Amino acid sequence: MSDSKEVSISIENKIAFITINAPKTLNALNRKIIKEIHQHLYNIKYDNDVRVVIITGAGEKAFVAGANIKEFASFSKKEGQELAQSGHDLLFNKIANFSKPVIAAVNGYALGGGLELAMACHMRVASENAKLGQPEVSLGLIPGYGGTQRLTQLIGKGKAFEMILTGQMISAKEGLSLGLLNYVVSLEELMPKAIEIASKTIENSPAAIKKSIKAINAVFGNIGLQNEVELFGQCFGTDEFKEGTQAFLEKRKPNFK
Ligand code: CO8
Repeated sequence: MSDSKEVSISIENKIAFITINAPKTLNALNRKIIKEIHQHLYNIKYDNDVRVVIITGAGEKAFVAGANIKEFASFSKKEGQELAQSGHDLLFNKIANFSKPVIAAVNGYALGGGLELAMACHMRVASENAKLGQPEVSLGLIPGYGGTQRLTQLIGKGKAFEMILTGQMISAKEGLSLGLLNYVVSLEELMPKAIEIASKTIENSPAAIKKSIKAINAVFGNIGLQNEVELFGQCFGTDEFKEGTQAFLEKRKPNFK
């Protein structure tokens, strides 16, 4: 077992548990956290003692409340685009294409980059208190870590438009009915349920699992993701981006003209 400051990993019965623990920002993703998760995934990729991964957030309030708004609020278009691209390269696409099953145990808010992290995983189990959303438009942004693509793939165009254009959160129950979540259980049952699914995958052929992940992912191309990164970058530095992010930091509603 090795621990770093904000992301920890433990391995038990061939399951690696990766936990994001940044309570002051409700586990929001910053560059350091992204790199730490990346490093853990890199370390376990060829470790035969690990056959499946469960990613969760520490505490009972948030899985991940998004990308860290404070970190990127003053970014230029170029910096925004680079941050999104490196997020894809280091983490989101790494998880989506990981050769072992990755399960998100969503223990509370999964917003923006947090929902995108859960959607990059192969399966999602959530607790009843979880709230899911893509609130980026309220910040003058679009989802930049794959949300426009993976949400649409999971729940279809009409509901993806609704969630992204209204920016409103949905309940875990609604997430389940939309197919965004595989299971919803009580908070106490969250880890046992994730472990139950993980254990079932461990019984199966690792080589066949690896190929299944590759084959399923091949249904979806990467052009849409690349397009999203470019459109996401265009939002940075605009007046609406400045107003949206400033409003969040000042704890007020944005005023878009
Ligand atoms: N970034 C930074 N800090 C955050 C974030 C975040 N995403 N979310 C919460 N926090 C901080 C708050 O600022 C607050 O800090 P402080 O105590 O210092 O004021 C602390 O966490 C607790 O939060 P709240 O007081 O707001 O707690 P509430 O219970 O009142 O509300 C919410 C909880 C509803 C989750 C609320 O915190 C919220 O709306 N958070 C922001 C959610 C959001 O907009 N997420 C999307 C971010 S944008 C994004 O993810 C883009 C993804 C693509 C990025 C690509 C690279 C740039």
